[in-house]
Amino acid sequence: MKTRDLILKFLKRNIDNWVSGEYISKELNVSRAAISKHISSLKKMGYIIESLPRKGYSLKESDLLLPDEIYDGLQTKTLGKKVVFFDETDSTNIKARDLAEEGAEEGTIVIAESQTMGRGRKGRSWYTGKGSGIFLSLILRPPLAPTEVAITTLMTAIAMVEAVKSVTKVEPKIKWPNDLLLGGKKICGILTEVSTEMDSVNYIIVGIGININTEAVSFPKEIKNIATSLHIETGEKFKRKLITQSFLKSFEKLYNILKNRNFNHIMKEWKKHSDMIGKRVEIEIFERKIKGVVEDIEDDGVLRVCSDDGSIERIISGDIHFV
Ligand code: BT5
Repeated sequence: MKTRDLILKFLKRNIDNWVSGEYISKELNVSRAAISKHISSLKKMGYIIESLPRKGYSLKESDLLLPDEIYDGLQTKTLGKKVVFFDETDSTNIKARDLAEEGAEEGTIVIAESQTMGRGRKGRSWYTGKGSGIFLSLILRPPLAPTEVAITTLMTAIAMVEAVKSVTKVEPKIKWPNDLLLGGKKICGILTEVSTEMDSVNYIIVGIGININTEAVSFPKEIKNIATSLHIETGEKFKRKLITQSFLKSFEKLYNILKNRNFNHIMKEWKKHSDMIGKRVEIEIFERKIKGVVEDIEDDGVLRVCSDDGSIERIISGDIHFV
């Protein structure tokens, strides 16, 4: 372990308490000047460390999504074992795609505290409240056919519902295909992008953004009536690190089921977390609008809608509004 990491470990063991520089120096056998240098670099990384002349150093509780924070306590075999972190980037999906093109391993994740070009579907933008949510992208290389990719979005939604439920006890509902809602408002969105050959998938980038500790006033006015956060809905603040780790754990479990092609299991889980079946909806698919009632979700993730003119529509992707 590097000296900086040892110092951090030491401070973490004494979180919120004072540890003298002399004590650290003796225990780790490093000079006081070296400690001071490492403390500065930890502060630059975002750790909040107070220092006082006769008391030493005191690390305050923080909620950083730095790679070492994610690795610490992560219960997965491969997913998230390599984290690429940006304090600010254009879009984690763009960065993940670049890494995938360069051959990054499956399970690599890209996390950012803020994005200057956070993206939704069809070129829409995604508001990234700096430090207040989780904004990450996963690189996957599944043995799926291009026609089977849609289910990864649904699976990602289940994994995030499970993670939120296990950490916060509230349970968002899934709105097909890529939203999680709390109190009817959007808390999370998923953007799945794929690189394919004729009959195989090179890689999938699954991007997910979730508003955790976002304050109502910080949402831009265009979305303040439709967006919400875990904090707004519960009045509490949550550790983003715990939700990230829990999400990766659930994701890995479901992804193994997906790789075994047990789509039926995934869809059963999905239906447990969605209350869309039987609802009246309006769906926009490019220029077309369909009104009708959701009949079912098929095993490949396709939405089956009985439209008002009596025809059955099988919808692969679109924007849904409840009516
Ligand atoms: C999505 O698109 O919901 C996909 C969002 C994916 C974001 C993640 S963040 C990490 C990764 N890197 C990226 O660049 N993207 C992914 P869509 O269904 O098209 O919804 C977009 C719409 O959601 C916008 O037009 C707004 O109306 C709304 N919106 C934008 N930011 C939001 C936010 N923070 N919370 C709730 N709604 C939001």
